[in-house]
Amino acid sequence: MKLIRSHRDLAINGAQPAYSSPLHVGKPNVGSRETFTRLAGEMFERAWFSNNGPLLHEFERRIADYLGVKHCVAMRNGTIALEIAIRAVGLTGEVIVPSYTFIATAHALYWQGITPVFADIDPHTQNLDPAAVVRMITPRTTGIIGVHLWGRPAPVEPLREIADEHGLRLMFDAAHAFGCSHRGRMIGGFGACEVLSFHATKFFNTFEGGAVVTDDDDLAETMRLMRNFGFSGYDNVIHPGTNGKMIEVCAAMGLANLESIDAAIDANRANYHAYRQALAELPGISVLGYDESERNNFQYIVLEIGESCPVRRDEIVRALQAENILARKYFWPGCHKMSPYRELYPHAGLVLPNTERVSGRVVVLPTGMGLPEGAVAAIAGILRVLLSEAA
Ligand code: T4K
Repeated sequence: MKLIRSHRDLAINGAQPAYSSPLHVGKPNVGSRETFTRLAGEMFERAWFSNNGPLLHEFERRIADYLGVKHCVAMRNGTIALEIAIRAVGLTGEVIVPSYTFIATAHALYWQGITPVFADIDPHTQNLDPAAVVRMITPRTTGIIGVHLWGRPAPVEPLREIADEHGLRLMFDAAHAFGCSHRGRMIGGFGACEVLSFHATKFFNTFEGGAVVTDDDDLAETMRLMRNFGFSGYDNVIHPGTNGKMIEVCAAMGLANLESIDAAIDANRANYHAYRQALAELPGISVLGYDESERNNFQYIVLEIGESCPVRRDEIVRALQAENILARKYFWPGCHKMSPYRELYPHAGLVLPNTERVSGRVVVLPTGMGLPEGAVAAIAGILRVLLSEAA
């Protein structure tokens, strides 16, 4: 690692980058390769690669047990899981979602002819603001999709009350929140159902994958049909459907990664504490906190660059990326500023002031089991020099 003592040592000023290969925000965690290889070997012996295989069954049982829910319906990815859940829950017309989320939350609705209506967030929690949700309800509204952004719970109880009062369905995009709890209960058990992502970049991955978890027997049954073209046994289709199935090799990866899930969380927790300590003195920069009386996966290190920081957010990202530290501006600029929503709602920003403010000041930093030793100190050192030169 190069020494960074002054602005001349920064890569944006022409020095060598701090890292010769990139440090990614979403570098995959890999659990037991031995377990994966054994399970994949058994899969080859069986010559059974998809369609309700034994690894899928085992994986679904283990996920449902881990979360304390009755059903896990594993899918090809989180987006198809969202699409299937939205259909199975019966959402139509307009559905209220945050704009400050990954684009899949909105697209999963739009793709099915449903209008996502964006409600603003609370700038402190970065999750949906219940009062803003109420303001966006119209006669066409059929439901609300809360997002547990960064794994921090959405306002579950207020959203439940709003949904009950207005006769709306409530479900959650829990893509970030596998392994997290709310009021002592694992996320996965709230609303009609919750949707998980096991994408490569998530702290727990099945290469790509996702799932819908629910306690509702009928909903689970419908989603099992929907993910397999509506087939009920050979030659008998009893429901419209698509191909949303998780394949066996992905379930094998999930089972291998379940063995090391505690180690992945421990690594993330240690990185989170190290970042908080190392960045504590930097003016105008704060690390978004996790409620440690609950269970957390600590998978996102989220910085907020405040007004008092002498360097703007985009300049910080540019400086880190020049060092091969691939910090990200998640989820800038907000879904409402991406197509097709920016054309549909050109003035949406007027009712989304917190979304615009927060998405303009967030930086997400690399973490995970593969974060090189000394990386937190190196990143803190780069930021310290960058800020002190600008002050
Ligand atoms: N809802 C929410 C709230 C979500 O955040 C997501 C997904 C979904 C729904 C949908 O779930 P999925 O259908 O994806 O299961 C990434 C992920 O692709 C996406 O899954 C995730 N959210 C989102 C937050 O992050 P991008 O566009 O940032 O991906 P990309 O290609 O820029 O990769 C991110 C970083 O990870 C890069 O620095 C490269 C690195 N990386 C990536 C891959 C795939 C690796 O180091 N290794 C890898 O294998 O969306």
